Amino acid sequence: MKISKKGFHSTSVHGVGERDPLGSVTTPIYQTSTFSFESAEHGAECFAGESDGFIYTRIGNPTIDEFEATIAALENGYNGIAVSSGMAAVNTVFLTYLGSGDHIVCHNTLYGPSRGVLEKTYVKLGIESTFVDTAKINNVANAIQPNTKLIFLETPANPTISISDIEAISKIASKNNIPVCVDNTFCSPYLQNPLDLGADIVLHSLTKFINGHADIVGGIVIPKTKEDYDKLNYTMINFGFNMDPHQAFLVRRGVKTLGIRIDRAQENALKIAEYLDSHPKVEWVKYPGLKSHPQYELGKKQMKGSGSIISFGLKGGLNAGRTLMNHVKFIILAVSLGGIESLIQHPASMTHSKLSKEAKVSGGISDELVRLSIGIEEPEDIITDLEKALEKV
Ligand code: LCS
Repeated sequence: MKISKKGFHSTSVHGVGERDPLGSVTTPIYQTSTFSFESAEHGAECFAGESDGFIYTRIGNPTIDEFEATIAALENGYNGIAVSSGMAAVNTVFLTYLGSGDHIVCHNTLYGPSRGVLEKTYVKLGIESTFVDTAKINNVANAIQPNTKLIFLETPANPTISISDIEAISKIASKNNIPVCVDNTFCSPYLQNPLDLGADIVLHSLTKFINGHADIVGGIVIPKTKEDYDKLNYTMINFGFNMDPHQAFLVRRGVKTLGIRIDRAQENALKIAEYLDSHPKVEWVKYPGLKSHPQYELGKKQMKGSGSIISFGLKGGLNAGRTLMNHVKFIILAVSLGGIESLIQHPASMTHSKLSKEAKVSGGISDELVRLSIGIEEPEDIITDLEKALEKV
């Protein structure tokens, strides 16, 4: 019997697939590269798409299928396409919608490699990119060209936490017949559903909130329609971007606690953002839950919570930030985000270091910007660690 879609937490736990016929409460790991056919005719039917039977794990696998359907249900999409990493998800989208002579409009702040791959690799394939501050709607309208084939947003953006209006941008895009893809990594489906706001495709680095335990790298693309699904799935299969069944099992386990992890982490993050905001050594703090965030109202409208990523700058700039990062003892100095453990990193010299100086300046990735990903620990322990490290600054 197929499980019907229920509330967010119920769907995260139970999914929307069939219960296992042998009674396994968790989705079994089908650790196999290939699947046997009942007959030569059955094999031919599977390849012709006339049978639901599995063929080969790069094309489809029951463990991965169940995971994809669960995330698609949480994002209100047609179906999910699980891939080996968040970057594989980004490239599945770029390779599907862009060809020689085409143009893409992007937010000027993206995760470093998402922008870098357009500037270094796609440009060699004859694909032109325009990066604008999509938080200002007019910039999007003005950047559209007759050959624009995709609008690509991160909201909130990594690492500036800039918020773009998905609904307004999707309206402009749809008037021009341009698909909109939103990288929803910073929110996860628990806090934001871009497809409900008019976007056509949503993607995630699963490495972050959705898995949440810093033990796998993965990605997923979820389109709204079957037509887009078929195109994207073709790219995934033929470029070999697929996920592995064991990876799918681990991230599926992470999904079960997604909502409760985020509830706890964002409750902590607000306390830490307020603490930093009131600290005399802190110059500025960017967090969607603070009224000082430039798109505070928009965040309230399109997100169901403020998330747990905070950017801030210290008085004393980069040197002060380095001193802070070298003196935290409980918070871990590491890239990545969205896990149960609090992490701190310096985008200009780490996650976004490969970008050109111009790209960093136009994207607002200043040298003093320090990024915190708040976990589910006791907030007092995080604040005590920051307090002691700030004393050294
Ligand atoms: N999209 C966003 C918004 C990201 O933050 C990342 C990774 C990716 C895509 C790529 O995902 P991956 O291939 O790593 O699964 N962001 C990272 C970060 O900020 N620190 O380390 C990785």
